[in-house]
Amino acid sequence: MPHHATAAPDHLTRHRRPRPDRPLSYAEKLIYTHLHPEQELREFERGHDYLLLQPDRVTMQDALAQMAMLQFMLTGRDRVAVPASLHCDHLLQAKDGAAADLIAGRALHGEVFDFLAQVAYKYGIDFWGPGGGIIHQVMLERYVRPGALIVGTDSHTPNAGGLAALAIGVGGADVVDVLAGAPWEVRMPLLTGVRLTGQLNGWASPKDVILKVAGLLGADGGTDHIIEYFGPGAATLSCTGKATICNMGAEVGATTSLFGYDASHSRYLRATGRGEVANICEAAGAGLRGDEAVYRHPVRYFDRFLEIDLSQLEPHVNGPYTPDAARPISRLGKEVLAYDYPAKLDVGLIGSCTNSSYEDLSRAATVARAADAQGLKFRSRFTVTPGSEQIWETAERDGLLDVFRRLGATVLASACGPCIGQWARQNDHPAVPNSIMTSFNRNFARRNDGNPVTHAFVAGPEVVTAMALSGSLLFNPLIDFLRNEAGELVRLPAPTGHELPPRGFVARATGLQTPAEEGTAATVDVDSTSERIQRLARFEPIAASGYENMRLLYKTKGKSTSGGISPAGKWLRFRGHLPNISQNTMLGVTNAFTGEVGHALHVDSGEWGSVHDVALRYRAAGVGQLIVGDYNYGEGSSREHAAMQPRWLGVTVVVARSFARIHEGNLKKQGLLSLTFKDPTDYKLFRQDDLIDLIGLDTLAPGSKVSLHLRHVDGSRDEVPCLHTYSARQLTWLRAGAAVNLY
Ligand code: MIC
Ligand code: SF4
Repeated sequence: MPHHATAAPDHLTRHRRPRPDRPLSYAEKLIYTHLHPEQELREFERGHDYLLLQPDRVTMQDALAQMAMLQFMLTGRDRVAVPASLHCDHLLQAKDGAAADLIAGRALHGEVFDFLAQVAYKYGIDFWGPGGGIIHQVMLERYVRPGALIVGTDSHTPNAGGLAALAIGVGGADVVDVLAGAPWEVRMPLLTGVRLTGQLNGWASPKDVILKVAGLLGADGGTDHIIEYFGPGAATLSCTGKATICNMGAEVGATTSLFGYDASHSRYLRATGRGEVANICEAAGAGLRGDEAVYRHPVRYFDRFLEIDLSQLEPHVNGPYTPDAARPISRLGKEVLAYDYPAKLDVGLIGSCTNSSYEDLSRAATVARAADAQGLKFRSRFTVTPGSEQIWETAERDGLLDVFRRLGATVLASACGPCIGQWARQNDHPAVPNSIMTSFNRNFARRNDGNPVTHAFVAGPEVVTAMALSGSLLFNPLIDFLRNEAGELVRLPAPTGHELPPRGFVARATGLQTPAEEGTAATVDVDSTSERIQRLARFEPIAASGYENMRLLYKTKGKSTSGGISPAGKWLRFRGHLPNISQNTMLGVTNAFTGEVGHALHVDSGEWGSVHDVALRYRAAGVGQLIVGDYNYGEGSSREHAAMQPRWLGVTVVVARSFARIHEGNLKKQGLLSLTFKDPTDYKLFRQDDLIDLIGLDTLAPGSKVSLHLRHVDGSRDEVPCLHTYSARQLTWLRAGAAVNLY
């Protein structure tokens, strides 16, 4: 598969400059203002030191809240310690359009929605039922406050950075800490500054900023970095456009992304009924943005600095298979031909948490309206997913959704649907390579429809709309003509739109259930025969023998995303039942020894089986197991199932060439030992039938030496020096068996 990722050019990488008493970036200000009382104030070495923070708010979505809340129940607390909300958006399947899909979804997932509603009610959490909207859109509309520190069980939580908050995606166990009132520990991130100059024009939209950044940094180029956007161009972007940019920072692995406060935030807050918050923010002045000195001399203050001239930015179309395969649209046709991508565009999909603002929908609608007036129809199938009930009702009132419907579009429920594989796609020839284009964020293989031969491209909503009108990836709406039903050549005008609805938002929140008053007796029922939800048992601490004579359960090759380690799609229904979901382990990650996915060798018997079955055989025999991961192991989603499943299956050590931040944290929280190779080429030394011992367990301490000792079947041996990033606090989790055991 061709891969166009470009590493960050060397000149972009600058040296860290920790300086006491220095001007601060906005990200640093928010970090320093959220130090936990147990954390002394000092200069933290970026990319190195751990620090304890105190978040203001927690957000969760249904697919991950189940495991998070099951863990919270283990803490024995009866109320959450900070404001929190829970959103039912991931489980709904997109099939026949919103109304029918909502009814079907409630019937199919009622048990899970009821569980979550009960838990939320009991423990003090705002609950948004199915149809209420996608987590990040509802957050932006209701809960995000500039200057806040928010953590959420979803990797696109950084969407809130568009509204000047520091919002970070974490695993459920991290959220449990915060909900239980404990400090939240994070490594001081590195800082990437992006100065925006100029102003977008024509077909270019905020999405193109992040599609461009993804190309510059690559899918792991943002790892351990906060990306801070600033400069005169930033002020020209809407608040929701900024949210799109921050949302997709997850696709370069950034810890989060954010913008400082400006007039666009004031406009958005006032339009969404939060004028008072805007007034407070205006009074806060410079506290809600980085210091001038930082923005004037970014090279001095950021670890890495990029500059993008919005005036020159061409619309981008990224993909397929990885979000950092970036190119301006003028190159798309050539590359489609050169790499033999399917040129016919089967489906265009707009909306999602990433791109369903009023601005997005109104801009895409102007393209559709002009097409309608000129006698064009969609040549590809087309779907629209409004991000929330509020945006849906507003777009409906203003006739925007009808514009798409008239041309043959299906409007889907305000839920994740096709973005996360919850898509009953009508595809008559699933084995045939095909192309789709979305305005979503992630486009890994199988992501949208579970089909490995679907080539998913990502672009701004107005570009997706234009491309679906043409039905071809060889079309460039900026210069090409289309032939209409009457046979005439017509041209699509560049989109225009409204940043905010001229007639205001329709403020609807019928999906919201507020929690019980503190002290109200409320219960949570979990049916012990349920195949969807199961109360958790604690993970026992791992005995020393679990690190000796280990077997290699799985060695991954190439992209090893958390979505590959624990696929979604049909497996989503088991997100609250650890034994059941564990059956999907590694079904989307390539086994380095065989080139296939999901099969493992039970070395002692010589038999092959699913990773799940083989692991359980080892576990039953008391054999410790190891996973060897490739680069950026665990990238993508924040789903902690990718860590809990191996833990439950008896894996004790995961050693990788490198880790994605959230996943490494998840492994630590669940009591697995996560290591990286000192020399990444040592990855090659592992053979399928090795017996492996961990050296250095007894002396494990921050910065201590550890290695893996490989005994090969031919009698030869290898010693593999490893690195770890455990803080003293994190080692207590390992020793306790899991972080939650400390409650
Ligand atoms: C995603 O966009 O990949 C998801 C689905 O929202 C995930 C969460 C999940 O796996 O439930 C994420 O981004 O964290
Ligand atoms: Fe849902 Fe997709 Fe957004 Fe994740 S990225 S929250 S799956 S819409």
